[in-house]
Amino acid sequence: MQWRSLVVGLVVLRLSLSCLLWLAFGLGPGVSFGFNFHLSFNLHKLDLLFREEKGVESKGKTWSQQIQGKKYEETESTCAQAGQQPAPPRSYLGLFQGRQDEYVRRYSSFPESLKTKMKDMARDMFYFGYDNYMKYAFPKDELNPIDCEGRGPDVLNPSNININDVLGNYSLTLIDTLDTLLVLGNVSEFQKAVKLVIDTVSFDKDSTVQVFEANIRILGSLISAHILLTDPKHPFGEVSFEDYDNELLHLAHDLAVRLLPAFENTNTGIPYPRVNLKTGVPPDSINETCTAGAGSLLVEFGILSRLIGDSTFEWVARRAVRALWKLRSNETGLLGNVVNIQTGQWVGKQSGLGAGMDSFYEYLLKSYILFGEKEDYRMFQSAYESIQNHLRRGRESCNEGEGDPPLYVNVNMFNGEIMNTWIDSLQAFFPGLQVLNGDVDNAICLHAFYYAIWKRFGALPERYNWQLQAPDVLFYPLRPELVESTYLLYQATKNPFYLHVGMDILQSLEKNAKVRCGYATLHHVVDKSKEDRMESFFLSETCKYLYLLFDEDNPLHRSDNKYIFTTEGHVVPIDKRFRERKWSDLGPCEDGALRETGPATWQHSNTSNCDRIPEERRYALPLKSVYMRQIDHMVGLF
Ligand code: DMJ
Repeated sequence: MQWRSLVVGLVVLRLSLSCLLWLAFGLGPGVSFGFNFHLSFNLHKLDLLFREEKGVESKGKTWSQQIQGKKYEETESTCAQAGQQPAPPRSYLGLFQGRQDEYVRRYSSFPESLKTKMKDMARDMFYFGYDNYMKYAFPKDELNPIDCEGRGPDVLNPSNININDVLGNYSLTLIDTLDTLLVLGNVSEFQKAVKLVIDTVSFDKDSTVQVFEANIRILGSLISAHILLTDPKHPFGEVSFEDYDNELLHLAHDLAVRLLPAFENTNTGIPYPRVNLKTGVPPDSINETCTAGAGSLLVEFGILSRLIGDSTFEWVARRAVRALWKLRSNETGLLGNVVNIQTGQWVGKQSGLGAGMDSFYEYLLKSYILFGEKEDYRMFQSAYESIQNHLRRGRESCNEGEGDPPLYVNVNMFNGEIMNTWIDSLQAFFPGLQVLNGDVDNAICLHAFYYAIWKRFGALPERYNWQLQAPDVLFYPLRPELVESTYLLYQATKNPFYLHVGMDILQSLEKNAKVRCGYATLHHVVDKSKEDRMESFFLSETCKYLYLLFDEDNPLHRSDNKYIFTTEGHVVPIDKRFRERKWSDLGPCEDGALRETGPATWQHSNTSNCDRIPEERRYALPLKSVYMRQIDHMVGLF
């Protein structure tokens, strides 16, 4: 009797203990005693047990556990009795079902009146930053939005490249903002700003700037504004003024000439990262550059060459792209992120989609779209294939099947092995590029992951560690990438979900970043402390994409107007003028270098994105709620 009570007692004790453990670890943050990040991640790892398939290779459906170095045992194979049917694998996605209607309720419609309200909010956001820049900072480069002062290069500390790479003492914010004024329909302010640039800006400055930054923010904006001023189609109405004499184009040309020394005395043709606008490459210049910095000049340099009929600029930019391309790994087809311009050795072997690499990929595709050069598309297509093969982890299809949500990780360019467990905020541009490439499905999933991070912090941390479910680098300098992708996905799908995302972003910026004279960089996405800096891309990109998202009737959205955005968000038309002549007719013949990629295997589809999206998904959520919920869970939202 005593023996029996002892056994019963032990069983009861064991059951209660299991119950307690289940309650503590299985019911989410409410009972996680402050260890939310850890426990929820562990819970996720447990979830993975339910669906791990034998023999799934490390680059397969699961990315969240592969760097743990731990193999999970298949409970099914040890428990299944001989002759018995193995139990069907339990889907951990089942755990997320049930509350899905919450997502449908929240995201599947967006009233017109709210759209108008959000458009006004985006416009006000822009003007609050712009007017205060003009009032307190112009002619300096940037506005310090907390102290209400202007900011120029850090002359006392030339090694402060965070500032000096970008600020050249050339009224950066005014120039970077020109075409946004037109997008907002403010023709008179656009004309005023153009005249101010013509009257006050000179590039004859003792400023050492990064070639990439000067190109995308200054050269790109000048060219864009010039084209819009002279566009015979007048998409924004009559925006030119009587005595406009191509001054913006001359300024762009002058700047480009000052950037040219970067392409001299380099053994590979890959440019030096910095030049002094008066004196050329500084004698103490380093021989290392990042791939994006050296390989994202073609759009602006190519347009300039084609506008002024001087192939020099396109030639040097193409030579740099080709040189980088030749250095890709034979094994993986991937490029690294930092290269020595004299030896062609990779100094940074990390291959990812964010910092150091992002716009390199972007400009392969955008150059093709603009100039129609097949070599650009061949490179893009081959790079995209390598990215899908080596960087992409998670389940095969965004909206179907089991497994982790797709994610693009950072790998070693030579062997495809994962190098770290963070993704950066810059990578959030990639869904937008996927949209341009017609891969809307993958774009939807990657975007959803970044949006979940935004929801958690009300901003995007510069680096987010997906294994720890925590930021690795905490600042957010008002970057546009997530808004940019949101806008392009909305254009592709017209799904109201993306309007909600835009509204969320607008509201967080108002709440977390607005200060006395503008919007400030978040120093820390968790405690929301700020830095006194408003980068020019906030006005030229973040506000522009937010406004365009809600402005359905914008001239840019009329079907007879076809535009593309540079990597700094500058509007350029897809214009016959830029496609009239092939590069082989313009430049010296050396295009054999790129034939090696072989014939394109990707077939252009003549179906539109709308046709690719099944009918039932067009007006429902872009991603099934079970997957949205899975992603929210994986970034620690619940
Ligand atoms: C911008 O200057 C451009 O979008 C660039 O391509 C990447 N970084 C910033 C914004 O984050």
